[in-house]
This record gives sequence, structure tokens and C-alpha cells, in this order.
Amino acid sequence: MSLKLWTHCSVATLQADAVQPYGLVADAALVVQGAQVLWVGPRAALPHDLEARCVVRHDAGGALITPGLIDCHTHLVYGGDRAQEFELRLQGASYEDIARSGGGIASTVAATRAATPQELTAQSTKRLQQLMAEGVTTVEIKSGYGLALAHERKCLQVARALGQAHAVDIRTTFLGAHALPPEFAGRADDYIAEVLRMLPVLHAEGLVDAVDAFCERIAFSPAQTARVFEAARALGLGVKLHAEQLSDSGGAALAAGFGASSCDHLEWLSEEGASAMAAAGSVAVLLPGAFYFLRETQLPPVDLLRRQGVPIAISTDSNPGSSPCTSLLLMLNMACTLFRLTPEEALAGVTRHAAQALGLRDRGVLAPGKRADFVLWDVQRPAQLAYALGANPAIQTIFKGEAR
Ligand code: DI6
Ligand code: FE
Repeated sequence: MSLKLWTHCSVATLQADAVQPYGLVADAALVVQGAQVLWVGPRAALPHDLEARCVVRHDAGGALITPGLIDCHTHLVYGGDRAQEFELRLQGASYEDIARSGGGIASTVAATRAATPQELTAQSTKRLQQLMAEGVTTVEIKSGYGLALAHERKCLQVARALGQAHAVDIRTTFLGAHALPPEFAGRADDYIAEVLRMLPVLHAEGLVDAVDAFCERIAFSPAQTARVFEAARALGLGVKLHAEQLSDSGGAALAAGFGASSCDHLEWLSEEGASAMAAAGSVAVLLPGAFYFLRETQLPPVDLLRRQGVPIAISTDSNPGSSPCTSLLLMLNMACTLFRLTPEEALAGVTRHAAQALGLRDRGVLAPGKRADFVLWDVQRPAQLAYALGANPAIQTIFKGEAR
């Protein structure tokens, strides 16, 4: 198989054990074989016989190269928008008020149910392409706006098809326990029983990579969440949780008990929740877009996460209600500005730790044997990726060894 070589670049490998911040290699060389990295290191250390085998040679023009970005928490497939709810909130209504009065997620459920697969694909493609334009190579997409078998299936099929149609890897998550659909009003336990009927069917159709739930006073209780997780476990599926976003329901500790790959949001995370996550190896996925857009004031406990050694990931939470966002680079900036992450923590949060949040060991860092998903950036140093607001310095993205 022919080898490809990139030189005239610096490479932020993001390797966990690296001595340099960001795993940065100045004046680097990167060798790719097929869809994998074969070698990365200082140009001067590139073995001559390996260099001689490189048939295709790229001058990166001084670019910084990072791993492809990973958006590990999105609700990208949905119908309609919630601009009207945004206006209501600007007049004083709260996100929870709107949810309780039948708006919020329920209005997106109605629009999503009414949309054809073609309409959903058209809307979601625009959002996916905006993410991809900033060097995103892996995107997690949750269901949860269908809330009935046919509609959850429709959304997951659209998500899978987006991955077929684009040079990007899509991981699907079943979030049937996102909200109570109107036909189950006042019957949350019955709806959970329905979720338990949907899950094996969708799983058998190859549509589910993982299972999520929204554990919150406006959504589902810890006991109801546990029923969903038991069902996931019975099918051998990994779990993750929307936990401690608006209140502390003990969701993170519950999810950690099920070996969750991640717990997400976490503004109200307790000390016990964090230590349970640390013991289970769960990643904390922080979502600065939702914090900002809902004008939350309770900050996620970043120092607690650091102290407990819980890996931190950052994601867009792209969704119509709490984070209508399709810029992972903007989230890097907001993670630093709002949550006081360092730019290095933020970049690890959209690469190495985002991969871990999805249970993917083959990406998120640039090292031999890892996927050749990477981005060439028109910046001098990695911190510039988190520093700029609204800029997109991506020059080119390589997905599985091929330019896209
Ligand atoms: N938490 C969120 O931030 C999104 N879902 C969730 O469980 C918001 C979903 C929405 O408002 O449409
Ligand atoms: Fe979310």
C-alpha cells in the first residue's frame, strides 16, 4: 500500500503521555498508510527507508495539524426550529416554564414527527456540513425528537444515511427517554415501558450504537433511567446520561454505576457524583453552548473534575432548544472563557477525551495505528484554535487518509 507523507508542519498529537503541551511536535513529519497513521514525529527523526517509501508527498505550508475534531454530543437530526421560544425567553419565560407548558422539546417532537425523511435529511445536512467545515471527522447523533418507534427509527436512519453520504463517521445514540410525548402525558412509567419495547427493535435494525436518557425533574427520574440502562445492558450496549443539568438528581452516580462512557452537562454535579465517575472512568462532557444559551449561572465544577481526575470533553450539544450551535471551535472558546478550561484542556476535550466519551480507542490522538483523521490549520500555535471567536482557520481535513 502506498504511503503518504506530510512535512513542513507542526503536529499537536494530543497523546496523553506526551511531555510537550498538546503533544506538540515542531517541524514534524506524518506518514499515513491507508486509513491509519504509520509514523509521526520530528522530521529529522523520520527513518530514511520509510521516507523513501512515501509515494505521495504533501508540503503542509507551515500548517498546524491536529487530530480530526470529535463532536461527542449532538441532537443534530430534528425538524423545525425554536426561534419563537427564544423570543419568549427574551420576554422572561424560563426554559423550564416553556417545557412545563407543553412547548420546548415537545414542539420539536411535533415538527420532527411531521417531517419526511427527505426534509429531515435536508435540514440536518446543512448542520452537519457546518460542523465538518471546521474539521469535525466524528459526530455523535442522538434520537429523542421522535419518541415513538416509527419516528425514532426515521431519525436514526437519517443519522446513519448522513454518515453514508459524507466523509465523516456518525455514531448513533438512542435517546428515547428524552421527554414524555403528549400521548403519554401523566404516564411516564408507561412511556418508559414503551422505550423498552423500542430499544431492542431499533438495535436489531443496526441503528443504535449507545443509549442515553435525560435524568431531570422535567424529564425522567433516576429509577426510570435505571430501567432504560438495565435494558441497554441486557443488549450489551454502552450508556451515557444527560445528568445534573438543571438540578442534582444523582444521575451521574447512577450512570457511573452502569459503567457510563460519559455523563453530560453536569452543572450541578456533586462531590459523590464526581468520585463515582472517576471510579467508573466516565468522561465529563461539558456543554458551554447550552450553559450560555440558557443563561445558566451554575458553573460545572471544573476544579472538582480536575481533582478527581475525571477526563473532560467539550461538545456543541447541537439542538434547537438549548444550543442551536454548529461550531465546535466556538465551543472551545466558550469552554475557556465561561468554564475557565485551559486551551489545552479544551482541545483535548474535542479530540482525545471526546473519543473516550464515545468509547472509541482508534482516534482522538495522532499516533501509529490510530485513524488518519486530521486537520491542517492556518494557525501558528494550538491555543489560537480556542482564542478566536467565529474564525475558521481550517485549511483542509483528511478523513481516513483521504482529503475530503
Ligand atoms: N438537554 C439539553 O440540553 C437538550 N436535551 C436535553 O436533554 C435540549 C433539548 C431541547 O430543548 O430541544
Ligand atoms: Fe443534549
